[in-house]
Amino acid sequence: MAQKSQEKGVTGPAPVVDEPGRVRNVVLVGHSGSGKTTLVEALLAATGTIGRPGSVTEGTTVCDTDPAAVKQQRSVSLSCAPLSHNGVKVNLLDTPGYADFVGELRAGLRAADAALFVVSAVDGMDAATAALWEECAAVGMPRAVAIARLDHQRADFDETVALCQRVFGANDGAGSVLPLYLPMHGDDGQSVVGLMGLITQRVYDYSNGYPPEVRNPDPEHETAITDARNELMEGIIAESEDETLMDRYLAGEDIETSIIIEDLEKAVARGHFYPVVPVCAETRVGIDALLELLTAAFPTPFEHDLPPVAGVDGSPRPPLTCDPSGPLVAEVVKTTIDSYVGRVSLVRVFSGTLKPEQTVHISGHGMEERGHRDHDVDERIAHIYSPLGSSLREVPYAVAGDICAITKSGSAETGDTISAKDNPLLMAPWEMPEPLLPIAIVAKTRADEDTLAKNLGKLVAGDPTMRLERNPETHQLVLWCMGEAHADVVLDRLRAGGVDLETEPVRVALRETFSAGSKGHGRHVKQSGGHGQYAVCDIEVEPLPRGSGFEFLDKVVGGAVPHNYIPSVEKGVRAQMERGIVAGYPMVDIKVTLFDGKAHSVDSSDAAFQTAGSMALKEAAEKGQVQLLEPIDEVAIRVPDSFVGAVMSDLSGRRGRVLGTEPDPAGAEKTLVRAEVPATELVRYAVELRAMTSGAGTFRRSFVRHDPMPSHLADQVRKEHANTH
Ligand SMILES: Nc1nc2c(ncn2[C@@H]2O[C@H](COP(=O)(O)OP(=O)(O)OP(=O)(O)O)[C@@H](O)[C@H]2O)c(=O)[nH]1
Ligand SMILES: [Mg+2]
Repeated sequence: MAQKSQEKGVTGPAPVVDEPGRVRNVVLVGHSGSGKTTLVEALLAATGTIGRPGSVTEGTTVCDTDPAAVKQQRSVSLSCAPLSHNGVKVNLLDTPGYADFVGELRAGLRAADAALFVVSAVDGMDAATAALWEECAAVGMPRAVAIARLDHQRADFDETVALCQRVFGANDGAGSVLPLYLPMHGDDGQSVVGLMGLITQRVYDYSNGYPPEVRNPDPEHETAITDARNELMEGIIAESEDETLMDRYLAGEDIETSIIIEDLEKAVARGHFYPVVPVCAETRVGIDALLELLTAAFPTPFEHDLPPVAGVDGSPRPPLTCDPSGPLVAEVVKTTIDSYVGRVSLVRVFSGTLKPEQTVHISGHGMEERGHRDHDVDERIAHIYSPLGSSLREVPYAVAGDICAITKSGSAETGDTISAKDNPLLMAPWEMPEPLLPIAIVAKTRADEDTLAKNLGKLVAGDPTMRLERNPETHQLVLWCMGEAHADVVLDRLRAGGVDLETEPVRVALRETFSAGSKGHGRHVKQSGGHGQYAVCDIEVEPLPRGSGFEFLDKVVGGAVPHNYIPSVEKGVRAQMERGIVAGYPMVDIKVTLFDGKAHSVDSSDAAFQTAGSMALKEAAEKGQVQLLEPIDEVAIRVPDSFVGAVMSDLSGRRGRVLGTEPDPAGAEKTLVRAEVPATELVRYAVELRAMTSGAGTFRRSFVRHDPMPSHLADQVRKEHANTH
């Protein structure tokens, strides 16, 4: 919920910058519970952006204000919190670590120029964080590591550094992932009371609070500092652009600290060196060191290659640069629908300057499949805001490289491009993850249905990782979500919007067909009193190959069924096919031949022949063999090699047929398993695969064909249908 700034203890106006060089856009990533949101609070409090840090458990943080986040005690969406330090504005982008909200993480990565990996000193790391590191490496995104939660009694800094070096240093070598500081323990030998600076060779003592007292190290610290410092110096010098430096260093020359710092900053900004900083949000140890790193070593927006742009008709355009006086190109990275403020769009400006009271062009293309139609609209922007979590503070403009918010846009959706009215441009949206967990919902009353329809539109506009499907075959309203926690958020939001709703089991669109030829007699005769009804027809039903649909043939001789009633029979047969016969699923792939019948000169009618046609098909079904068909999907599952066995044996339990396995072309030590699996067995696969692979497995599915359902399962479906109808 958007709030007025003073409610959150915000201490001053939003920082405003005039040039991109004074902006850093940093996304915080890492597994759920690693301490990102709490760390943001500490950074905001340390820079005086907020009066005092809030707490995740109390639901008082800047970033987790969403009621769903407070309820789930974890972030459920991306949020932006800028701070100002040493004349630099740092836009912190806090992302949820939980896999269901990976769409928010993707948006955060798109808006950022560098990533801060927050790794808990208590619980280590998950496979998703390791995979994300590789992804950042593939696009050359600069990274650093904050080892957090040092006040925990099980915190182990050295162990966590070693883990980071193993995982993050896998490609560039462990020498590229090195701490700039070591934690300094208190008299109890366990609590962390300060840091030992390896470059400065000074000790930062937080025993008396924040900011720390800076002094020379005690003699007992010296060995640890010297050993770690040597390693660090070599790591930094190895990345130096000055190739003579290493020789000088190895020859024993004392390299000036300022040169080392400069080389370190350059190597970090280029994405070649990944410094590690120990931090503790609770005790504020290391917060100043982290601020220093973010402002001094993290890259400016100038160093980030901008995503390509085209004209709105797709015509090529020259690449953009981060220039405040260049053509306007900004992108909506997130959309929140706030019950008071309306639509709030979080916007990253890539080129030009976004100003208030300006008419801009808003384009959204290429999201048709997710229910977002292509749109191109000119809209007037009234105000520009700097967001601080959900608080909005008005700012006079936002230059290239900065992140801001606009409100009340009638058309802006996540992924849209904002450009100048007279120079409309388009950026291709980033790849958004596919929701794979279907949740069927029903509104309790008619009135709820209307509110639901309205609220669903808003939810879809705000969340591209949710897909809405009104299944024409099962007549269910299905929300495709990323996982159960995401579904919880979506359902909570709908309920908060005043809709009383329930979930129900998801039905898979089965079909019915005849597996052998059969004949049916339809007789609809009612002649007692008044206007009677008279229609008799005889049909033959034959199965057709899969995918043929329906054929109707008229072989009536001698006008047994008058010419004008033949289409009536066909209509009746078709209507019955749509309703299904044995289990309520549409019937497909049959040929029906009308070969005989009877009519009455007065009592026959179109309606009577429709009824007779439908009765004839039902009788043919009773006498013959109706088979249920189930959709089969081709599934491509991507898992770390160690899970291949488990995934394959699970697939056989799902009646899956493995088509093959191959090394994943996109990821080292991963395998791509391709299989055909009945869709009925995939309803909860999104949840189950994740559980089976500790979150490391992903999959895609696409429909291939319908196959006969095994008879024991088909019988069960028929029984269930008979019991409910
Ligand atoms: N004692 C202590 N607790 C911490 C610290 N950092 C985080 N916590 C607690 O750890 C829990 C998780 O912290 P969060 O900040 O929500 O973690 P997160 O990384 O934002 O988690 P997600 O939003 O789920 O990705 C919360 O209960 C915090 O209060 C810390 O430095 N010290
Ligand atoms: Mg969080």
